[in-house]
Amino acid sequence: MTTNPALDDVSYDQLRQLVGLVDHDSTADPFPVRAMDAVVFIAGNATQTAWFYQVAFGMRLVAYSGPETGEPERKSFVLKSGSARFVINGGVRPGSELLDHHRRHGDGVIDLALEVSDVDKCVEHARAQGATVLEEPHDVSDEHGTVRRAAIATYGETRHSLIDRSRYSGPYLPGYVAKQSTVTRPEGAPKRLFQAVDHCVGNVELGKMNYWVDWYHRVMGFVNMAEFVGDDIATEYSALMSKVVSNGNHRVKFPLNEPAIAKKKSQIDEYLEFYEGAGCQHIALATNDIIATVTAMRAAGVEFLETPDSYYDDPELRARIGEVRVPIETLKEHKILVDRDEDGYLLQIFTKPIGDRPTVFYELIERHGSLGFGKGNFKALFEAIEREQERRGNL
Ligand code: TYF
Ligand code: FE
Repeated sequence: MTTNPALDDVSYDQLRQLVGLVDHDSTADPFPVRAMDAVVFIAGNATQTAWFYQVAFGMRLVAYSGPETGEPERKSFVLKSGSARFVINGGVRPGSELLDHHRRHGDGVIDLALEVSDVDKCVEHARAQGATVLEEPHDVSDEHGTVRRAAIATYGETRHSLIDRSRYSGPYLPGYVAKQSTVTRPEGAPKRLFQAVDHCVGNVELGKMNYWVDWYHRVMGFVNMAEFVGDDIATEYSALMSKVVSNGNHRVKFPLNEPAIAKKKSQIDEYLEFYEGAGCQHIALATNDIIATVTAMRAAGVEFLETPDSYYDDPELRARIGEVRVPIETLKEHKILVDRDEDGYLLQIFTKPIGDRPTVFYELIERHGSLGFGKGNFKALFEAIEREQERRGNL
C-alpha cells in the first residue's frame, strides 16, 4: 500500500503564494535547505494526539511505526496535510528515552526536521561552525530505498534532523508502514485545512535571541527577514523581542523570541517556566481559505484567542487595511486578524495552547503578497495572549 501523492500535491506556484517564497539561487549556499521535512512531536499519549490532529486539524494518517511493526519502544504516527508533515511520538516502554524528554518538557516539538539535498555537506559545514552533531550522516534502507540522515542540536533540547529522501519512495522513513485514517471526514468539509508549514517559532532564554540568530546565520547560512520586535516595542507592550531568520527562498522561516523586561511578566517567561527551557512555541500553518479552516477547526472544538470588537471598529485599521478578499465584518465574526504592508496583506489567527502546559500553540495564516508576520497585530495579539496568561494565574 502506498500513500496518495495527489492529496499531498502543492505546486511551487501555490507555495509561492501560501508561504511567500522569493527567488533565490541556492547553488552557493553553504547549507542548502529545501523545505521542512517534518515537525516531530512527543506527546504523553501519541495514540490520542494523532487522533486529535485528524479530527481537529483535518490531517491524514499516512504512516505508522510501533510495537506491531517491530519497534517496541515507541509509537510514531505520521500525518499529512498538503506539503505539511507532522510525526507524533509516544513512549511505549516505561524506560523509553523519549519519556525523559516528555517528563521535562511535556507535549512539544522534539525535532524540526529539514529536507536537504546533501546531508554530508550540511553536517561538515555545521561542524566547522561549531554546531553540535547529534547523529553523524548515515544511510537507513528498506525495500522502498535509502534515506541519508543526520541530526544537529539547536536551542534547548530541540534538534534539526537533516533528511535526504531523494532515493526513497516509502510512506515516510525506513521502518514505517503505510497506514490510513479510520476517521471519516465531515460531509462538505474542505479537502484539507492547511497546505504547508509557514514558520516555526523558537522561544529562547533572556539574552539568547541574538546568539541563536547568529547561530542560524553561521551554521545554516540563514538570512534575517525584515520583521522584528526591538527594544522600543518590547517595553511598550509586547514583553518580548523577536527576530526572524529564513533560508534563501523563505521556504523555511524561524522567528526567535526572547523575553523582554517589561511592565508585566513576559509570555515568553511563562513558556520557559512551563517548558523548562527553550523550545518551539508556535507553528504557523498556511491555508488558502482561513475562514473555512477556522470554521472547521472551531466545529471540532479548537479554541482560538479572542479579538475584541474594538479591533475591527477602529477607523485607523480600516483605513490602513483597505480592501481585502472578504468584508471586515466577516473577519470580525471569526475573530481573524488582518495586516497590510508594502507587499500585500495577510490574515491570521492564533489558537490557545493545545496541551496541558501553557506552551505550544498554532497560528493559521493566509497570505496575499505579504511576506511579514503581522507586525500591525502585535499589540492586539499580545494583549489577547496576556488576557489568557492572566486567566491561568501566570501574569
Ligand atoms: O511569528 C510571529 O512572529 C507572529 C507573532 O509570542 C508572534 O506570529 C510573535 C511572538 C509571539 C506570538 C506571536
Ligand atoms: Fe507566527
